[in-house]
Amino acid sequence: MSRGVAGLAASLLAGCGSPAVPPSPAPPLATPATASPAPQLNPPDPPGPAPEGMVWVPGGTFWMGCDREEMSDARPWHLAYVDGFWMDRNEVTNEEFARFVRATGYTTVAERRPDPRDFPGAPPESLVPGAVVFTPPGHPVRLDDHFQWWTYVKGASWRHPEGPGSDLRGRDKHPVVEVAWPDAVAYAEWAGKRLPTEAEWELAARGGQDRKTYGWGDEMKPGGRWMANIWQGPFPDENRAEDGYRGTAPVASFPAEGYGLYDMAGNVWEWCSDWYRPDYYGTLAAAGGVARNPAGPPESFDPQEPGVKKRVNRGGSFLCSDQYCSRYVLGSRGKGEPDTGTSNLGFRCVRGRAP
Ligand SMILES: [Ca+2]
Repeated sequence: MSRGVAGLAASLLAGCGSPAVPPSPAPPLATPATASPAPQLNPPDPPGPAPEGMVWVPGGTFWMGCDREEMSDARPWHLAYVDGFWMDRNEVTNEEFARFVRATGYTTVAERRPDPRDFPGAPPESLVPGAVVFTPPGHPVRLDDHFQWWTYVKGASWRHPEGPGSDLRGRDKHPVVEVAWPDAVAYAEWAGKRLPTEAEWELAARGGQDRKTYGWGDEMKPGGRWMANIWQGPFPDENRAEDGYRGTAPVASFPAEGYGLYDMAGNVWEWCSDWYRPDYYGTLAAAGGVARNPAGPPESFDPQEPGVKKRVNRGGSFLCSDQYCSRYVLGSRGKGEPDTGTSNLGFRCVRGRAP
């Protein structure tokens, strides 16, 4: 499967998927009593000097998931352990991605013509390079129809995030977007890194804290301050940008979490290496004990779109609010069709202890 109609259908979930109705049946609510002791994280000491632009995430055992009723795929809480690793302090920027493209001549998925074999019966004129762009209506709409605000735009790509009429001027330090999963993997390999597993990503986002709601604590706006680039106002027609940004923000525009990582909530969604299944945590919890370095299920299945394989996305984006999506909540999950880039989806990389 590739981009186009099916890709668009899948891509909504890269950009804040399930608004209100959880898939059923939902796993039971939280298992750990909030009073239960925090599991053991590893000692914080890095194994050596930090690679440029990376911070050490010590790893250890942590409670993974969350207990929000509408986030059934993030339940139940379960214990996971990950080894320590280096992680990019920031989401990969346009400037960094451009360096990769210059060095390798790489062409992203959005810049390639879709393969007719993936779209039997589609008229050739419809098989054009492009990607999915947030195109908000100027009026309120029902939140169960993502076609109201997502459009497959011919010529949209990382170089032209909103389509041919847009470019990257003034956005060198913004996260690269409109990158498909293979693009992110190719960049990571070029950089001598890899994509994080979902468990690594979540442990990192928690910043050394146990079962908090956000990377900065339990309060959305401590001291009245927005702590991440998300959405303010009724979605998707009224973007009040009270946090200062209507779209992406330059990386590190908001405070870092405990390990020194920026934008782990909001700004853009980030690709992880794992396949997506909504019942994966239930499988791990049923196995009991501590899941050691979980790397996702062997294959993807999403009952909401059974024919579409998906990879995990994490962190939410500038389109998320408490009214819609709210995937900046720690432990919550997103998903996206690997060949589909969207204007609110990017990535960052990790590297293991040994080079
Ligand atoms: Ca914003």
